[in-house]
Amino acid sequence: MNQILGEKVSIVTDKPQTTRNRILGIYNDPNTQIVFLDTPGIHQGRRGLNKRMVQTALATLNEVDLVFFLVPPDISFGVEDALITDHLRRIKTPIILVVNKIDTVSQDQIIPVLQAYHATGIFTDVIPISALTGKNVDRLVEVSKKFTSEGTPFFPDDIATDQPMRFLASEIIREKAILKTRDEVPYAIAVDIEKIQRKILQKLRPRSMWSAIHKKAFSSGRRAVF
Ligand SMILES: Nc1nc2c(ncn2[C@@H]2O[C@H](COP(=O)(O)OP(=O)(O)OP(=O)(O)O)[C@@H](O)[C@H]2O)c(=O)[nH]1
Ligand SMILES: [Mg+2]
Repeated sequence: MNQILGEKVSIVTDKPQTTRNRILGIYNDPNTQIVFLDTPGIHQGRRGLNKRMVQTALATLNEVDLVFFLVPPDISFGVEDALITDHLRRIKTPIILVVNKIDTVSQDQIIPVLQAYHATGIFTDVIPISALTGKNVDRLVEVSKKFTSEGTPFFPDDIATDQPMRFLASEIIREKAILKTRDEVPYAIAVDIEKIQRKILQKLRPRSMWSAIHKKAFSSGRRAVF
């Protein structure tokens, strides 16, 4: 979703079950608005927070026009996948299988994964992508457009998410804390923001942007006038 929007609205970590809430991302171009919902992953969570996370994901599946089911390219079709496909089979929404991280494997390795999922007969289409490099990600947008209908946009066209700044800030802090911790600690982390000082952000932004533009102009050997 971050790659589609060109903005960080959902946090990314190397540990599973990081996304706890449903995160909304708004894509806009001159003709279309698409609202993406990033949900927690479906897993065998039986109790507490895990159970609620799975419920959030499953509830979303029936509320949307199209579901993208993301899988990695390097696992064979396992027990947990069978459980998930059982859930997916019961919903009426079209589902597209998205095989992510194709930058990490060769084409030969992807084929058996695609075949195993294809054999379930529940996917409308299969799209291999790399969220990291952006390869094929534009195809997700193009496919999504086919499932949109004419109407008034749900959101203004200049925002990437409806999450308040306080939530975005707490998620970014949680991401950094998860990346720095191990074992059970990452899963016990919750962040509560007491105060946000916007003044600091306003001071930093123009400066870092200026230095980025300056560097670019400098390295390409062009003269830049600011
Ligand atoms: N090489 C590679 N790594 C990726 C790609 N997409 C995601 N990753 C990595 O995979 C890990 C998991 O990414 P997340 O976005 O947190 O995955 P998720 O499916 O949202 O996981 P949860 O929200 O924790 O359930 C991170 O370390 C990412 O950097 C990709 O296309 N290629
Ligand atoms: Mg996530």
